[in-house]
Amino acid sequence: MGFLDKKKALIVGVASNRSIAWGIADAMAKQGCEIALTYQNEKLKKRVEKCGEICNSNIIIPCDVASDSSIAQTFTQLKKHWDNFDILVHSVAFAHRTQLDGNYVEVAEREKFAQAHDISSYSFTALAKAANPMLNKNSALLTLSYLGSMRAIPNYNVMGVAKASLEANVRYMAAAMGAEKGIRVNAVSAGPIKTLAASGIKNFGKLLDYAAKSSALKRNVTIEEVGNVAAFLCSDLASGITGEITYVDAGYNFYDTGPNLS
Ligand code: NAD
Ligand code: 0WE
Repeated sequence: MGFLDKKKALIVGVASNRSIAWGIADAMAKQGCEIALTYQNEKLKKRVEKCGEICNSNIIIPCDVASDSSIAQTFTQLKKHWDNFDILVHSVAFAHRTQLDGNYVEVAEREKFAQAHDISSYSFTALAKAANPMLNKNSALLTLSYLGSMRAIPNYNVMGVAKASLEANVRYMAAAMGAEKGIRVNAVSAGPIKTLAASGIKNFGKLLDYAAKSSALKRNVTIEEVGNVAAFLCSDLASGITGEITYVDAGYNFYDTGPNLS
């Protein structure tokens, strides 16, 4: 008996077994959820299929969230397996690498700013729009954010602006989708984790150590910990929670190390 027995979840954003989306798929499967996974491109297909085997899923579909026709095809494919489903997870972000290193105002560019917002924020709305006809009553949608939405964190730059947009998106989507079918929309704001997306970031190891030192729990978080909270938020146990940003960051966002008073 799991708290997601009889639920079906579509998970967008698995690239490897280190992905936060994989932590979420695995946690949901362990609570009895049926899983469908998408992959961004052919290069990632094999790895996502391996993840599918582990969580007993043979529904592995391509989805490039930058393209409306790709999103439409994803749901055409999904419909061949499921008439309806209950959970949609969006675990996707992208900004051009030149945007994530240096002084924000100096490196910012119009097209790359738009691209970051398109793939990291609008795509959540686009997926919700396309999924809506198949979503059951009381379904749950979830996305992944980061503290850079609230604070100006060095080098996070346009991704921080896009995450601020994504968090507002969560509230507007929650307001728009709550009344008709009781659909809930939430985000988990995760602490830093070494994933593929993080491997492209200069000095990510330093950032991890700093985050651990500056957190209440004095450590980093894992994809398993993020996965378990995501599974809870998408379950009926969280039926009263919508439009919220839940921090899973080992107590970093509120913690102040203070001056040395000794
Ligand atoms: P990841 O590289 O494993 O996942 C990022 C995913 O985005 C990949 O699966 C990639 O294929 C997908 N993606 C990018 N562009 C896409 C497109 N056009 N169409 C479809 N998919 C596309 O890295 P991750 O760290 O697991 O990132 C997942 C989410 O978690 C992101 O939203 C990220 O901002 C967020 N997050 C990450 C951290 C961290 O430190 N790793 C912390 C907080 C939040
Ligand atoms: O959201 C993210 C990173 C998302 C991301 C990563 C890349 C690397 C490769 C988006 N686009 C790209 N583009 C690439 O070309 N995180 C929360 C992880 C992260 O990234 C940072 C961080 C943290 C934390 C960048 C600078 C500072 C901190």
